[in-house]
Amino acid sequence: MVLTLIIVTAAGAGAQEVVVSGGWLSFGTSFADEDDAKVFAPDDPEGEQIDSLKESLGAEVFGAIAGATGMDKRPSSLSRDGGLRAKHVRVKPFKIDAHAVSNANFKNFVRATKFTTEAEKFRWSFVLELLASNETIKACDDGLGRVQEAPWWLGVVGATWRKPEGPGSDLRGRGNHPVVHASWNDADAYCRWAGRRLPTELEWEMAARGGLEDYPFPWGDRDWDLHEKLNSWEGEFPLENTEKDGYVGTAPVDAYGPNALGVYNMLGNVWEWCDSKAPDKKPLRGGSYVDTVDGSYNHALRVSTRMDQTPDSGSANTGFRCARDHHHLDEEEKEL
Ligand SMILES: [Ca+2]
Ligand SMILES: [Ca+2]
Repeated sequence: MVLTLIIVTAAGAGAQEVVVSGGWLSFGTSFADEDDAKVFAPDDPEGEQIDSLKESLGAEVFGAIAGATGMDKRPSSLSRDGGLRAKHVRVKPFKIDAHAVSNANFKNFVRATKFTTEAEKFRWSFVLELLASNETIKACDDGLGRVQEAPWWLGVVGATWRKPEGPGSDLRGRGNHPVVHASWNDADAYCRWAGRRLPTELEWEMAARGGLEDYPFPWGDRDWDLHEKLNSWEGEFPLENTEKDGYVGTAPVDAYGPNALGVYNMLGNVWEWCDSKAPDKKPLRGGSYVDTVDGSYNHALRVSTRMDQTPDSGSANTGFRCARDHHHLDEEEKEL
């Protein structure tokens, strides 16, 4: 695989873009066979299942299975990433924004177009309980209520991109944080305005992998000092957050270091919408500040982490970044 790293400052939306020269790459979870993964690595943050398997099979048999399935490399909780079965795919050259779209970027769009987001039309959105004020929690419990299977998500009247935690909240000090409560339709409208489009899942994952083949994280497989790498959930979900990485909710779009391609915050911070042909469900990639690297709470944060949502849904942890086609790679390289 050949990857070219060029940072281009585009006039359009003032966004920093990274050129990815495309090529063949393996996408999806590192499982050789998804069915095996379910048998051998169910939800198991401590890896006990793998250890007991090792014990019952003996080191040699286990080694053969692990080698064939890639299990020896996989974190035990990888089955919680929701990722697709791995496949080898060719991707055309493309450009992707180094950062997720910020509140300041989105404000420019709304000013220019008078766009009304879906959360504004519906007049409510989901907010995480720990980030909500007591008044907002009370208003939720007296009103729309909580998500039944995930009661830490509150239905909050008046929660929008401008008021991420509902009435009484605002964007002060968060111009450089990713816009949230963005639905796929909102994201698509922004991208069109900016002369861009949403990345496909393959493009998103290729950018997230940063030129590395078969590693779980954008920086490889290092799984210590993760508070310096990404904005995840640290502490006992949903009511304790140690803030070791600096943030309970969103972090600035340029927080932490970029990967080798120069893209920031692909994992954690906010889920990012990608494009797909299915009209009724759209993919979200990368997980968010409520997810954990080891999968102990919510999704396991991996380059393959994904889920689908309806195009009109959004919440306090959904955002996006833009991409576009990249033709004439040689010409542009000459110009630079
Ligand atoms: Ca955090
Ligand atoms: Ca992200």
